[in-house]
Amino acid sequence: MKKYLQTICGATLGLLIATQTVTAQSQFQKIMEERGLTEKDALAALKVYNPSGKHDEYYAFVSGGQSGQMLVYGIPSMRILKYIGVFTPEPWQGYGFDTDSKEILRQGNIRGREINWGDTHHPALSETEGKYDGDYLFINDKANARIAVIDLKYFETSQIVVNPVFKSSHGGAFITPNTEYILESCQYAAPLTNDYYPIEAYQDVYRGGVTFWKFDKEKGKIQQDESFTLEFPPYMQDLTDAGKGISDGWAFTNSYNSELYTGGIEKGLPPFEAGCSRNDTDFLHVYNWKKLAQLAKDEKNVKIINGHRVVPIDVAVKNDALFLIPENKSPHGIDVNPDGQYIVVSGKLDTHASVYDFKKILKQIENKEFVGKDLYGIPILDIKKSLHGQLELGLGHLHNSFGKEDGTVYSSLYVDSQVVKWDYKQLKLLDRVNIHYNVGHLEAMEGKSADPQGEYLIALNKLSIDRFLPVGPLHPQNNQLIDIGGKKMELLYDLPVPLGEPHQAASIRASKIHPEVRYNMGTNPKTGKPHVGKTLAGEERIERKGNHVYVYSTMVRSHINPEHITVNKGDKVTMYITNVERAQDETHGFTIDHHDIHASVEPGETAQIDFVADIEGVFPYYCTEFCSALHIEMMGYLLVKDPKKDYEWIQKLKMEGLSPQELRTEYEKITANNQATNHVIEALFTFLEDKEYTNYPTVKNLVDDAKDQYTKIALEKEKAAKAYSENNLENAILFENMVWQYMIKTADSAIRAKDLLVANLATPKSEEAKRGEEAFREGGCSGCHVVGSVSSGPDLTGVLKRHRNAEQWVAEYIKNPEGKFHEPYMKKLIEFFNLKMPNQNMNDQEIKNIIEYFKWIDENADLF
Ligand code: K7E
Ligand code: CUA
Repeated sequence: MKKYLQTICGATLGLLIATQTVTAQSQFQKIMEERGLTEKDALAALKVYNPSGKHDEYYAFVSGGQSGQMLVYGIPSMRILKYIGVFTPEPWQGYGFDTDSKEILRQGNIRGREINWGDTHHPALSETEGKYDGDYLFINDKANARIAVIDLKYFETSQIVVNPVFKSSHGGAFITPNTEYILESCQYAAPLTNDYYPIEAYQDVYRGGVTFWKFDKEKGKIQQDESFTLEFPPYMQDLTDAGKGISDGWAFTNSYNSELYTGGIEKGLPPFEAGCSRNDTDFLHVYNWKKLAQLAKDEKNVKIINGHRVVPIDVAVKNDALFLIPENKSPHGIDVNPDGQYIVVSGKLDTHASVYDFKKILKQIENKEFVGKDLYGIPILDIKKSLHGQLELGLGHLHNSFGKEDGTVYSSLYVDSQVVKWDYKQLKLLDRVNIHYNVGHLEAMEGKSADPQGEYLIALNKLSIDRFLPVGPLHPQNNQLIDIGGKKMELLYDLPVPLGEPHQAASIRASKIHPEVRYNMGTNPKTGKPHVGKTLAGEERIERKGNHVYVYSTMVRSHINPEHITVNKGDKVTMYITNVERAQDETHGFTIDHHDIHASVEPGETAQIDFVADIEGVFPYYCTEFCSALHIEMMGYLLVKDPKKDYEWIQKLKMEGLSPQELRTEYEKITANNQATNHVIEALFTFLEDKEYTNYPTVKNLVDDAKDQYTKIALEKEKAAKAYSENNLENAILFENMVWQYMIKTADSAIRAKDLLVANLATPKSEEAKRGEEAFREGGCSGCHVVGSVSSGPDLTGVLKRHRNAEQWVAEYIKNPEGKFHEPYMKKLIEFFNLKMPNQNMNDQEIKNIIEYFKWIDENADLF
């Protein structure tokens, strides 16, 4: 019998040990079953999941379509990081609600009209030698023919330009290999002037074209007076790409209306879509932008339209700078391969993709070998002699993005709802994957640059149909992540995009992007320069010039200075608000109720708001970001009084006072409290200095913030002392209260600094210790024990030194606390804390882990 029992125990023990290792695995199985996941699903999850704190490998900058914004998410996690307001107001960022950003948004006004929406299609990143450099981002607005510049130092829109001659533009933004120019081609042909011409004038007067926006990389700005446009026939240009490598200096634009058809369904004519697809071929425009840029400098070569230089078709032709090549009818995307020799054209209405060879094109141009001229006198090259070849891909081929291995390209099939991988050199199909549903653009990582990275691909799908929880008739769009690292493409993840139609994305390796985390104190983020209204702590003031009131204010946890602004009805008010924090992520927001004003004031930023105080009344203003424990208190009042009115009822209100004795007690209480708090702060500073916090820049920022607050105490103390000496205890208490406020703010930053420093200095925890800490926290121990100080229970630093055979003692105690309550030492503790430690039902492994955690604490005892 005894032997039998032993065997059983041995087996159980073996099982127990084995269980430890299989638990994770069986848990895994269990969850997969419960959630109905296949092994493939679980693998996909592993490939995209980022645990808290882990960053993505790539940024995706995605157009926000009809929202007029940009969307930023990380790859592979597909977690959304930011919306960037571009052509549309974006309230959180204050974009369009504070004066400086409104100025940017209003750069997009057209002929005096405010335009508050945009149809963004194609984001593009700035390039150096054809590779993404991570400095700037550009995006077009198809609806209003505009281009915006986004500075990636701040992820903010810094400029909008309006095309002076186009009424709509689809083929932007496309970048030349050193960001010399941003290309924007027209879409719907119209007169280049702003005049009326009947539709019958289409062939003679309506025109397309491509605008070359000169970009100054140093200034980060488009130079409008150095920009120009090349006139095109009204063929309805679509997408564009700039050459690179051997085709550098050239650019390519396709089109879909060689018929010059204009529709007229209401007059009984065939609809536009039918008439513009009649011909078997349309025209690919091939032009030499380097030559055109030279030409455009000379007034003789240009027409000035709306103050803008336009190179007419005949000038371009005469100078051998513009050619046409037939292409299969109504193509869509056009993409130049990484070394610039091949141009892949998508056959939207044709099952074939066409690959043009730039070398063949150039040879015909050099030999002046043309098959004819179009109606406008532009020489036409032979299609067969220009093609490298064609390959049948499937239905609705829209766009392309290049892979890492030589010759690979990924293409979207809108009608077939597929992504195909093929070799554009060998003209061979390699792979296909189904997507959901109807893919438009697609982006393999850095797939349009000279240096594609492969790894992942996103399919930007137009429809999502049944993929997500239903939210009414307007469905989100679906961006799908595909693993292209292996031989077969694997679908990994669906991201619903509830913002607009994200036509195109530009992706870039995360290590190339270096955004600022704070502004230099007093910066105007829209210019990157010091703001005229920069206000430092202590410089806050209200100035009146006639009926214009200027408020120089600051925001810092947790007050707005000034707290009362009284103006006359009808006054103009300019308010400059500087966030004088240096700590990362300590943004304050500012609004005044009933005034349609909002500013996001990020650390170091100065924001400006302007308004007319045209309604009488009392309007609270407040901070809109939950910035600290006293955030709700971060407020003030705008008081607008009518100077023509006599407010007779105003009387001085007297507060009910405390008795002198009560006042004294109150005063003593607060000074004692302040003294105690000050000790804590001093200890924190001593700790930080002993551990040489200045070696850690992020910690230093926090300490600087803390000291900023701390230095303000002296002045308040002085005021308190003065009030006290004048026997004005009421004010002395108020000033001491202010001292306490500053102390709390000091401590807030200093504690964060200390925690961060400790995290930096401590020895790394073993896996067991990590799990032990988790068990300690989640098992309820931390409810009574605080490491490093005595709270409702004793400090546990050194607990392993307090007992003989301590590890065993502690393990036994955790397992069964009651068993030790009789020990004399424990009796004393129970008496002191008036508490008995409850049994937390920890298992042996958890107890072991907790002891490992205690060992780690002891190793780092000097940090607590
Ligand atoms: Cu949607 Cu590039 Cu504007 Cu194709 S475009 S999908
Ligand atoms: Cu500042 Cu809330």
